[in-house]
Amino acid sequence: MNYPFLTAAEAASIIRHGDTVGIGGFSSVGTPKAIPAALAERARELHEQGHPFQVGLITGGATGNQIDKALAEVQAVSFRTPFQSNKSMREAINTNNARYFDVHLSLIGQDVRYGFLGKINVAIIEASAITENGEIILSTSVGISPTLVEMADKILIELNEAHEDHLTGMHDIYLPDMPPHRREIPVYRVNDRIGTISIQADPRKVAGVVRTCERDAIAPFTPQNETTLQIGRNVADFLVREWKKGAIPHEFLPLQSGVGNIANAVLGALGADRQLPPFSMFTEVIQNSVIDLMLDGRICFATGSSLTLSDDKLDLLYDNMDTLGKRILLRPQEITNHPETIRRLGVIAINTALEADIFGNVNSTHVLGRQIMNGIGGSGDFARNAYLSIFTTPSTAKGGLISSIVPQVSHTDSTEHDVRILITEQGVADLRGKSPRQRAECIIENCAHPDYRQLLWDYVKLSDGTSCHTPLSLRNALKMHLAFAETGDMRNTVFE
Ligand code: 0RQ
Repeated sequence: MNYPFLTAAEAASIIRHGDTVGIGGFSSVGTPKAIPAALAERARELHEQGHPFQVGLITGGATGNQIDKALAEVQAVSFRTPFQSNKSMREAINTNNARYFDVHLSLIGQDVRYGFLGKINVAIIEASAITENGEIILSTSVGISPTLVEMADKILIELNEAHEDHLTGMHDIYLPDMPPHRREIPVYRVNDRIGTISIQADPRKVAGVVRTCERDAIAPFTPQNETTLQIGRNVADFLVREWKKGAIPHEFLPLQSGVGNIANAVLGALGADRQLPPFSMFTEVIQNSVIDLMLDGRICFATGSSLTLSDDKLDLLYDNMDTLGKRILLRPQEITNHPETIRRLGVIAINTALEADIFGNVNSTHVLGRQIMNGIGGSGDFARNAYLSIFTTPSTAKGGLISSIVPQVSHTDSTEHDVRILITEQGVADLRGKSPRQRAECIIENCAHPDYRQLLWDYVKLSDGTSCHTPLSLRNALKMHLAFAETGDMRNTVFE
């Protein structure tokens, strides 16, 4: 198949002001690189000439500097969905320069297919290869690329030759049927392959191909500290206890682990704990620690929507393709995060909260209820449907000025009904089978930082003598947040 080759600038010139652009990739990898940069340059030039130029961005998840930063910094984004984790994009959203709406990652592709988000004018997809028949072999992630290729009016492909043919065969492309007669997704085991290794695009829609040769650039992890290591150990110890008492099947269950520093520490601790049998991952993001643990024999199989690996770990994977290549599958996020697959496989989900309240509601996304951090990502998909849903968080943030355990979360992403276990460096709160009052006691005693325990008890006691199921004080529920906003320290809270 002979698709026309274009320069990045030629490709970017196809995109018009007001277009909705679908961006392939996931978790800042496997995303297009050259065309978004050229698009940002074009927007800058047009703005200088006094012309408006903005596009709506629909992605699989985070896209990183090459897209979110480049386009946000030239004010070229009218709206953005779903997950983002870039400082410049965050700033654009929090200053109302880009409209943002947050969607569960399992739903965004489906929303596009249902037509909920209007037309996708142009999709930009990174490929690691294009077959003779014009089929697209994706690169380090899948995200919602298959849906974008299906739904977009025009498709631009970046052919990234930096991966040679290492990734061919690692993808499993499958999209669920449309309702009302949708069949089951036939993933019965973590390693079931159910789709194709490539995406067949309608050749009439392919507007051109831009050659690139550039690896993904992922943000480095901050080194572990005693807090993150202790959270990791607490998670591992908890799972060992559950497994030993038979609450987790003897062969163990697949794990999902979130992204970021804490998630990396948790996985490291789980891998290091040799009491647990080797396990598999049914997750969104395959990050650095997974490759080490696979080589160490601790993880037998990993399926996710992206290989979010630093350069050295990607090299390690490519050097060990004989042993690792057949033990990794990259799937659309609609499959990795689907309620059906998560519940069928009995995935144990471990995600990170910004804050949790004493009843177990979790805020993963908004600082003080107002400023977006990243987005709900897949945490809601996994928390609702997991065999066991665990949230972790350090008990304090900003050097102790903020308690991550509060009377009431300032924004709710996962509700008390979805949060079974809460873990901080202080300990583990097992919320299963507990009433709101019992939860409050369990969380304050086991998870809150000692500096904040009395304050939280003072809050609970405000409801003493009143008849209520949940000890909530309407007057005081957000007082700790208010104290931080007004004085810079939650310890200055005074309840009325
Ligand atoms: O701020 O960077 O300025 O120091 O939040 O916090 O402790 O470094 O934790 O990197 O693991 O991120 C929830 C954001 C945690 C992430 C969140 C401040 C803190 C720091 C980051 P600084 P840490 P992490 C599936 C799972 C939602 C999506 C998800 C996330 C910064 O895990 O985006 O779960 N989750 N996906 O100082 C104010 C508080 C705070 C606070 C922390 N209570 N108030 N600031 N911070 N607690 C995978 C995917 O979806 C891809």
